[in-house]
Amino acid sequence: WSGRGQTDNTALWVFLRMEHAWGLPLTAEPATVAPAEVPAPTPVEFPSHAPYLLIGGGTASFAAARSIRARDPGARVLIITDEPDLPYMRPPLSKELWFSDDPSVVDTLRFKQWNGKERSIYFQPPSFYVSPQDLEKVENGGVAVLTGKKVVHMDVRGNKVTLSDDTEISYDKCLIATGGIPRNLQVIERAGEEVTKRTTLFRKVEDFKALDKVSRDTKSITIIGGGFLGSELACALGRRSADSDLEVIQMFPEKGNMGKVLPEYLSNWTTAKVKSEGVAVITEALVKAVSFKDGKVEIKLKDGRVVKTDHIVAAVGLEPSVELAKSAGLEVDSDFGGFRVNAELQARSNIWVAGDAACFYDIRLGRRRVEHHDHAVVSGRLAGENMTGANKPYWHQSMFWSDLGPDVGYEAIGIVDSSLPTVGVFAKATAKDTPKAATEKSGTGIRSESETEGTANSPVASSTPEPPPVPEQKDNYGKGVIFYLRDKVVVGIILWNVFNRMPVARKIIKDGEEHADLNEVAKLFNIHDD
Ligand SMILES: *[C@@H]1O[C@H](CO)[C@@H](O)[C@H](O)[C@H]1NC(C)=O
Ligand SMILES: CC(=O)N[C@H]1CO[C@H](CO)[C@@H](O)[C@@H]1O
Repeated sequence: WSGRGQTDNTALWVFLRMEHAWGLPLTAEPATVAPAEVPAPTPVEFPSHAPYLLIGGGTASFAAARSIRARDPGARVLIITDEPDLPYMRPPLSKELWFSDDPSVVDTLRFKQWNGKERSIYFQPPSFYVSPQDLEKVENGGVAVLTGKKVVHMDVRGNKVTLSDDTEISYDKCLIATGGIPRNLQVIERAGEEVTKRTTLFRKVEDFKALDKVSRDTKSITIIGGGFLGSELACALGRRSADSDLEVIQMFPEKGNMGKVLPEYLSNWTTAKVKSEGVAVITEALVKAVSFKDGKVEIKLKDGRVVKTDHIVAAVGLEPSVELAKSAGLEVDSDFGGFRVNAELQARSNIWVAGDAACFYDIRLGRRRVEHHDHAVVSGRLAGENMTGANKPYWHQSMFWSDLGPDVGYEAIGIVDSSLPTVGVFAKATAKDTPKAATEKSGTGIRSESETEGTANSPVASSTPEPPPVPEQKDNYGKGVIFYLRDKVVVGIILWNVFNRMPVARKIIKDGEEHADLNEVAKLFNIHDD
């Protein structure tokens, strides 16, 4: 895309989508936080009991805390996290934070919103939380966070957990939102210390900080992995390479970027976009061996190709953290990983699981496990509701989004897996069909819903059973809708440069009907507007 000069806008549209995904206004924060006075170190007294105990300090846990407090205003909620940080959102770590012009962003962890105001990746400032020792005393309850503490054992009958320092905390209701840890490649794990210390597994704030530093101190970074995280980081680093002599390489086994999600023609097209961002993309790359030689990391591929680089980012998926399964007597799903829970996200009578670690029963689409921000929000919220007695099954499909710059962005819902048959309906994009334009359209920065009908014919691309027509012009993929089918029923939808139509997609999946002509269904999305 042509957007090297448009970095300022990047935070704008990505942020708006986050707010859109979140579905709730993000709480305003004070513009400046007074430097905290360093208190005399007092030993932290742990509450011995928490009515609501949330294990894990990520998005799902925070969303649950918020919905518990909304439904039970006096609730006392204790979050236990092994990270040193208060709950924060992860998407900016591979998106907005990279596009800040301010070099102090690694310390402030603040990024610019569309209106020029900044916000922090932290959901709430420290003043929002009550201290763990006060949780039992404060009049109207609140949310407390125990940071840097790990739950190592659950006694389900006794309704209590044990921390690694042997402290015990009992609960009435417990949420497990332990997320996961990034996977690594065995060939890297086996390659020895010199390689390991030049490898980043990207997930946390510290990983962002470390990779930021690496991108300033080294000449060549190789990202292994062609999914969302790998592709977003490749674009972010590629953009940074425009004003430096940093070389950015991305390699993965698929034929194109996001090859496990996008049908091949669109994956190919996306790869061309990523390349135009300054990334050397190596496709069909299976890593055979990694070693450290003459000051360089050497990656040997199965087909004999050799890549020399300074640093590796392995973005090869997530391993859900299920260490508590054994002591808690919980079942781990053998296909998807994660704790098996029902449609209400309940694992046992007073234990729920949400976020990346939950393998839940989706009443429309069957058993699933989802690793996206919006799912963490939606499932955390639902678990919180159920924990306070709401009894709602999980039917609200979460969505996710990814942007490849100011000109191309997409939102997806349901099962989007390129091994399923797909039907894509495309129209020519106009200048207003970009993530950037969609957020600029209304003065408030909220994308407006335009509901006018269009009539133009559009190319239709089906990935199976017939080979897709070769696009004659790139314009053919300007904007469109891609339907993913299972037994002739739409189970997933990608909205490609089509914004503000997620409710329509959600309804189609919820209805679960067979459609004779998806070209007709595509009309519901008004993709032919002007
Ligand atoms: C995608 O790209 C690969 C490799 O460049 C090529 O072999 C393949 O035919 C392309 N597929 C489509 C559908 O364009
Ligand atoms: C506390 C509460 O409402 N729990 C409910 C969550 O959902 C399950 C399944 O519908 C109910 O059995 C629980 O009572």
